[in-house]
Amino acid sequence: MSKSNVSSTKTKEYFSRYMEGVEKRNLGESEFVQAVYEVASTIFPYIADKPIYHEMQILERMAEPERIISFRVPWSDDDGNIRTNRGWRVQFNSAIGPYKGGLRFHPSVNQSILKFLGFEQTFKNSLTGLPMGGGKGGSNFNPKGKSELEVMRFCQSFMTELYRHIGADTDVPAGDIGVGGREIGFMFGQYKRITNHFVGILTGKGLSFGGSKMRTEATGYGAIFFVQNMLQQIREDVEGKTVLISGSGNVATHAAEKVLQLGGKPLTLSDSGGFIECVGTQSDGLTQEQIDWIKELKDVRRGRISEAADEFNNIIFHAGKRPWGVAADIAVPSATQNEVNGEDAATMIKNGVKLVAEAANMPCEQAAVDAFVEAGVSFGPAKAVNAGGVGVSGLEMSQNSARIAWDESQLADMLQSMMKSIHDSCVEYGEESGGTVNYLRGANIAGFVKVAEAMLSYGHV
Ligand code: NDP
Ligand code: 2IT
Repeated sequence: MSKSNVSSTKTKEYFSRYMEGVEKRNLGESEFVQAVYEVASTIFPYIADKPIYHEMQILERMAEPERIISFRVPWSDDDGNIRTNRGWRVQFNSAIGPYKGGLRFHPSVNQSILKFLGFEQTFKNSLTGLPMGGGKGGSNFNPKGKSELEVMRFCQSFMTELYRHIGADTDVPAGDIGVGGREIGFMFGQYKRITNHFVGILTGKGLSFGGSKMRTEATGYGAIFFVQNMLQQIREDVEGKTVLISGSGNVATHAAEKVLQLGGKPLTLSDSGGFIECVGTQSDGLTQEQIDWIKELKDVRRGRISEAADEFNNIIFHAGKRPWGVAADIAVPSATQNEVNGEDAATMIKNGVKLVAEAANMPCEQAAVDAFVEAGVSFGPAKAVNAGGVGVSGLEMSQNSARIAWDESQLADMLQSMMKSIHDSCVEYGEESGGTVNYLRGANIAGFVKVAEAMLSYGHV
């Protein structure tokens, strides 16, 4: 775990006492403790000379979700068997706006993962500059191999409980792993049917029922805009750079597309079965035609990334492996948490990776983050890099409230300037004496300040 951020003896002591308490209160919740550690290790030195934050127990309160709802989700499969999953909504922090954050459907989902995601979301949403609090939810339901009707019945059952806990001014969920346009449509339809209200209670909706243009592309495009800003800071550009990307879902495919548009070379994509690599004498990376084919494979046919190697002869598949051993300039992990460990980081550093941007949430283990920072690799943390997704969700909420629809070029401009402004906030709080930027510290402090100010104004709540 990183020690470098916590320097003075007194601060070190406060910090380790704080972390002991967090671990004790959240036994066995390793992902949640990991996320709190990463934030608190940068905030403690920042508040060392600001006693009001200690007196008002701001960090203690921030590490405690305002509310967790857990519920039974019964549904019937195509053979008529009754199946039961668990659903959750973690309403983490509403200091600066209604709870906002995605829903994840994946068999690995548990309370620790949703708490880490809700905690991170609070700071991320603050960085966007829009009035959104932090929340996250989901289920341990596995959509893989389920028929369309099974997914629909599950989504309807999930919303039959969730609907009473959400609202346009209360809590506005969206998609995440395993929840895309199809699932959002099923859930919105069920909400509308139960309540008889057509309101913006979910984002990532279809364009025909209140969705926003650019929302589908926003996370991946935004992540690469952030990379572009990081490179500009050191007078470099995406053009000509080789990029490793993991995942092959919404975030990964749109990140690859934007790399290509900016003249870079996306070399890899992956799924839980392994990764694909673009090979060949020129090794220009994936083409737009190949990215479109993969989008269709994943979103419509719901196939496996290995199939791309059967279809295209400059693509090879590495079963059971992650892409981090391929030599490249930049890495953009875009699949899931803890997909880059300390060993992967050492390999990347040895291979010459100069910039790592987390497009997934917490894809780098703490050992990997420490290794990158120590080696002088420019490291963009998730809460800044992937904030474009929830940022455009915030713009979808605004359009729904005003009953208007902005056009694509307006939204693309807003996304680009939002990512620039998040980048500049990271520089404001993360610039070091030599002119380098510690984006991790910058993002954490910039996200923290606004939420903390609001909590201070409210007194003891
Ligand atoms: P998708 O469901 O569209 O895609 C997820 C991808 O990651 C798939 O390729 C999937 O492979 C892979 N994956 C998921 N879980 C695992 C796992 N345990 N091991 C290996 N591979 C895995 O999700 P998104 O693209 O929306 O999300 C990707 C990441 O980005 C997540 O961390 C999410 O929290 C984050 N994010 C998403 C935003 C959004 O707007 N969608 C916004 C901000 C962050 P397989 O098909 O084999 O499961
Ligand atoms: O992690 C995330 O920021 C998301 N999954 C998007 C959340 C949202 O409300 O758009």
